[in-house]
Amino acid sequence: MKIAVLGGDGYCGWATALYLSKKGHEVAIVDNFVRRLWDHELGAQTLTPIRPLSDRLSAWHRLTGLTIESYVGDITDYEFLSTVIKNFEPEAVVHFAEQRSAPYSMIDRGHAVFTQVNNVVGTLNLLFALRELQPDCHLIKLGTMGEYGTPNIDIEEGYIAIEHNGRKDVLPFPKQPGSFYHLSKVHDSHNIMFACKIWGLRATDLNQGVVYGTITDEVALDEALINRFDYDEVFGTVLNRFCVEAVVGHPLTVYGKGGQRRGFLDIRDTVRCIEIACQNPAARHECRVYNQFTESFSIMDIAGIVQAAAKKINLAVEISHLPDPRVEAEDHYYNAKHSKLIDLGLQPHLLSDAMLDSLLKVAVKYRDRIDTSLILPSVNWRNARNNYRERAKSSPSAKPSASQMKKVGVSSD
Ligand code: NAD
Ligand code: USQ
Repeated sequence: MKIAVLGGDGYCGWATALYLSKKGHEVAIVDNFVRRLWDHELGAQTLTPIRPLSDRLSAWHRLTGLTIESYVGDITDYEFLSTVIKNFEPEAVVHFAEQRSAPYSMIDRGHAVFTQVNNVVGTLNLLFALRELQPDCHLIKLGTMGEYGTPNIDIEEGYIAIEHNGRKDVLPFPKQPGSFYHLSKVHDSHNIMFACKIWGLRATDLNQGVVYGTITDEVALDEALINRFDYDEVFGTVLNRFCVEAVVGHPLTVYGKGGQRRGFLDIRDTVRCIEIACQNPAARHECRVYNQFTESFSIMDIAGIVQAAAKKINLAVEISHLPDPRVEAEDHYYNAKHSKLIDLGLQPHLLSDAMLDSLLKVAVKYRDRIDTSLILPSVNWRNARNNYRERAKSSPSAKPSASQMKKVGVSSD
């Protein structure tokens, strides 16, 4: 198939582009490298030394003989995006190209506005481009389990059968997201559902849980193909962060009680889920929703698992409870369905000792690149402005930049 991977220079997108290319698909990456810019803005860097996209793609070609095309540009620019769709004529578009950090979206007004404009406008542009140029193309959109929040009832896969005052319907599952980022995904979901209904587009909205891991078979081929591994307080996700904390002897940063329960998955399952969605396209007019995670854990479960794995390599790790910088339930009911991708053939890689060992080894290997000042959270949901800039100013590599906000006509507060 001809598959465009929007956001293909990022964490999930890079692993996915290589995996699909290896499977024989014709792949094009679309990215504007804004994720790399956010690292500069925050004075942070990925634990792993990722190469520029052009180097990565040359290495892939040299090692496998396979070619991945690249289109560099911003998908909020309709002219750029429509040119890509017109030239590449994808049969499937996998859309990862969004600002994906909840803390980043909660820094201040400027970052909240930027996140929602970037994400909602990018997706709207894509819907219009597909309608105009490639209406039969299957849109595979990365949503998030966080769209649902943590309701006191079971979470279904996208839709729920409701009986109300004697009448029945199947309706979108209620959404109670926990950040302006997660809200942007809800807005996307509504726009996609509407576009499928009115224009007959076909879409799969994958509500993905928290992804962990960095090594996939393809990435492991050569150091030049290494993927991102974020551990900083803004972009690092919890399991990756705890592994880095364990390696530098920092007490694990459990926010609040740690009873927050989330769906998790291995990055090797992320790429496989995308392949499954490509192989089983939605019908015209259909907007399917799959919950894309394989296991759920509380944050205290994760802390205990990392502590035990670290002990096996003689690292003594403490668990600390920090005041939760987020506004979220710290102890709650959680039972989210996730059978549709399994029914289509997903064989999950469950969180194993081998995976923890591999994550800890990556952290040990790149220990010299760990900046411990990036670990403690400084973005607080209750503040209208956060102090991340003070930290960024004190870091020699920091280049605080508001250029991406200027682009969409807002300024940073
Ligand atoms: P990432 O930040 O590593 O990658 C996103 C990529 O998109 C980056 O390379 C960035 O430069 C690009 N991008 C962003 N805005 C763009 C724009 N306007 N035009 C062109 N390119 C743009 O993020 P990720 O972790 O790979 O996540 C990918 C997607 O998966 C996101 O939509 C995210 O919401 C979703 N997701 C991620 C996780 C996770 O744990 N990482 C979990 C659930 C869902
Ligand atoms: N947490 C801690 N300590 C930490 C970091 C996080 O206790 O050091 C807690 C958070 O408070 C939260 C949970 O761990 O309750 C998950 O936080 P996270 O930062 O690992 O993940 P989250 O903010 O939910 O976002 C990540 C991705 C996002 C994706 C989402 C999937 O960054 O793109 O949408 O996971 S989900 O969580 O299912 O919404």
